[in-house]
This record gives sequence, C-alpha cells and structure tokens, in this order.
Amino acid sequence: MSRRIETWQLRAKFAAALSHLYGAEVPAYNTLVEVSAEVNRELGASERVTAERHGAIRVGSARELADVADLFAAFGMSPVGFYDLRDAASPVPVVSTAFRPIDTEELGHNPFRVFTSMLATADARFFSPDLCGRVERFIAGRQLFDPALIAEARRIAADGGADVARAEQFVACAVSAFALSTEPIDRGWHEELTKVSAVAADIAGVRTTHINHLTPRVLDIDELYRRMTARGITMIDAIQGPPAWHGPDVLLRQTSFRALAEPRRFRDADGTVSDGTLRVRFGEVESRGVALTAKGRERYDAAMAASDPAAVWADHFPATHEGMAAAGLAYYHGGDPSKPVVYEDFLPASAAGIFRSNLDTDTEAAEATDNSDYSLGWLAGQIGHHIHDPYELYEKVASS
Ligand code: OOG
Ligand code: NI
Repeated sequence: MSRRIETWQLRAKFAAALSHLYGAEVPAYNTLVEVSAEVNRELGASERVTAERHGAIRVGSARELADVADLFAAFGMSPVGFYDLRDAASPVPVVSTAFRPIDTEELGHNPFRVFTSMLATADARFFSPDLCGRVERFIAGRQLFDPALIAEARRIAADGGADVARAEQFVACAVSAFALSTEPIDRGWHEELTKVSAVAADIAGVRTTHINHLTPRVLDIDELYRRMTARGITMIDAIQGPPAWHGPDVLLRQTSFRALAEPRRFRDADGTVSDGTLRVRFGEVESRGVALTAKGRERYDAAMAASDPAAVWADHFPATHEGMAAAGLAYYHGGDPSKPVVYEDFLPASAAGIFRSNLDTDTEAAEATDNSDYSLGWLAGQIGHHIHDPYELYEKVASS
C-alpha cells in the first residue's frame, strides 16, 4: 500500500506549491520571503514561523465561495470569522472570512490561512440594479473551479487524507486554479467595473481567480520594513495594526509593498488583442502577537481610535504578559503568561488598509440604501459550512 498523506501534509504541500507559483509570477515576493527569512534567522525564529504564510483570494458570489470552502476543507482549513470591509474608513465592496486550521495540533503542524473575500454585488451603494444584474450574470456564467476538483476535494476531506499519487494530483490541480490566466481581458467591461472599484474589476472583470498575495511571517516587522526600504523597494506608508512598543505584541501587524505592473492582454470591442498592464498583486508581510480576549479587543479598539495610538498605548495595556493575563486581556495556554496563544486571524481595519494601499483610486459609496443582508449567519448558510467564532476557538485552545 502506498504511503498516506495526512490532511496537514496536504495543507503544507498546498502552501508550498502556491508559494512556488506566486514567486514565479511575482518575483518581488521572493525578495520579501528572503528578507523575512534573514530577519527571522537572526532572531532565532522556529521553522514553523519562517515557513508560515497567509494568502488572499477574492471571489464573485456565494456559489464560488462554497466551492472554495469545499476545496479548502480537504486541506483542513475551515472558515473563521466574518469581516465586513464595506464599513471601513475607505470602504471596499466585499465581505470576507478566513480559512484556516482550527485546533492546536493542526496549527502546530502548519497554520496556512487564506483571507477570502466575496464581492458584495447586492449592496446598492456600490452596484446599481443594472450593474448588479450584469455582474451577477457574468459571474454565474464562469467556472472558477473544475467540478471534478471540488468532487475530489469532498472525497479527500471525507477520507481525511489521500495516498501519494492522488495527493500530488489533487494539490497540483488545486494550485493551478489560482494561477494568473493569460486569457485576454475584455477591456470595456474591465474599465466599467474599475470605475466602481478596482477590486470589483479584479474579481468580476475576468473569468478566473488568482492569488492576490501571499504573506510570510516575520518576527520583527519594523526591522523588515527598514531592510526592504534599504533594498530600494517602496513599501506602503505605514505598518497597519498596533504600534511598536516595549510591551507584549498583540494581534497582528502588517505592511506591504505597492502592487507592481504586471503584463496582461486586453481585447477591445472590435476583437483586437493588445498588451497592457494591471497593478493589483502585491507583497505583504506580517508579524503576529498574542490573541486578545473580547475585553482586550475593546481596549485595542479604544487605543486605536486615538489620534496617535503609540502615544496612549501604555494607558490601555500593561507592559508584561503577566499583567495582560492578570487583567484577562489576552489568551494564554493553560493560563500561563509565558505561553501566549498566537493570534491566528485578521483585522478588518488593517485588511481595508492593505486593500486600499494597493489601489490607485478610492471607492465612493453612493447615497443609495444598502438592502443586502450579508452577515456571518447568511454566509454560513450560503456556503453550507459552519463559520467559527474566533473567540470560541481561542477559549478552547487556551484551555486545552
Ligand atoms: C485582502 C486584503 C486583506 C490581510 O492580510 O489583512 C489581507 C485582499 O487584498 O484580497 O490580506
Ligand atoms: Ni493579507
């Protein structure tokens, strides 16, 4: 009998193969990985941290998201949390969830996660009834994933793994669904959507999906930022999330380099195909701190609301893990302050900032009333998978 590949090994292979693909497509990503690994090596990071990645993908409908959920289930990745980026300071017309492993052992093996956004076509503030209808028809008429791939994913999820040959074929097929297509883009349609939002054009202006970015984890993001800048790579203006300070790192800090122009082909109304470029894919890096309890998160939100969060941080947070644990602000394995539970999720304000930093134009929400009913419960029903509450997962991880 041939060797069996477990779910976590499938996930590790999937993450590594996507990383290989993205490095070939966006070479600056390799620089980011190299510099992250260099900083991590100097700081004595574990293999797990240096191998760790998150990805981001974007889809056009609940039906497409349901396929993603079935596909990722085979890799032991479940949807966690609901992020509504339409309410951000600079709104993005999507709602999102993150697919990731949920228990301690699986996270320890490989924590690969994918931030997955769905275009909010039913929100009249972004899409007029006419445009909504045309976008929805366009999306209903495309197929992001081969039904045979999704059927195989369901079988592998039920089996909890696969033999070597089947695993290899499955991972290769799954990865190829996220490669950038060379198919010419309908210029008129893409431009019409770009006027609404560059994200709408990225999602619904083409007939395929692709990785938007892959993100390595680094132990010292301020140092990484300096080194990337020194290498002549233009980073976005700021590090998103909590400020640097001398106390415990909380949640998630992220930064990225600006999207680079990538060659794409366009088809004009008269059928002529010509070369052009699009700037949508970028490189992002993150550092992760301790997961906050709901009480800690309230403090976080209050501190972040200040005009200069760094200046008031010490008024909101104790400077030690002992202090954090005693005040019930963060999660610790077995309640032990020397064992912080790492934050495995995302931050809506940072996510919107990351989206925005890579767009040339902001999206203006129109005066129309939003009659859509996007919510965690709605999304879970649509995709037929339970969407986990992150706090419940941290409670469980902390007490196990
Ligand atoms: C997702 C942006 C959010 C993060 O790390 O917060 C994100 C996207 O650009 O599709 O990846
Ligand atoms: Ni990201």
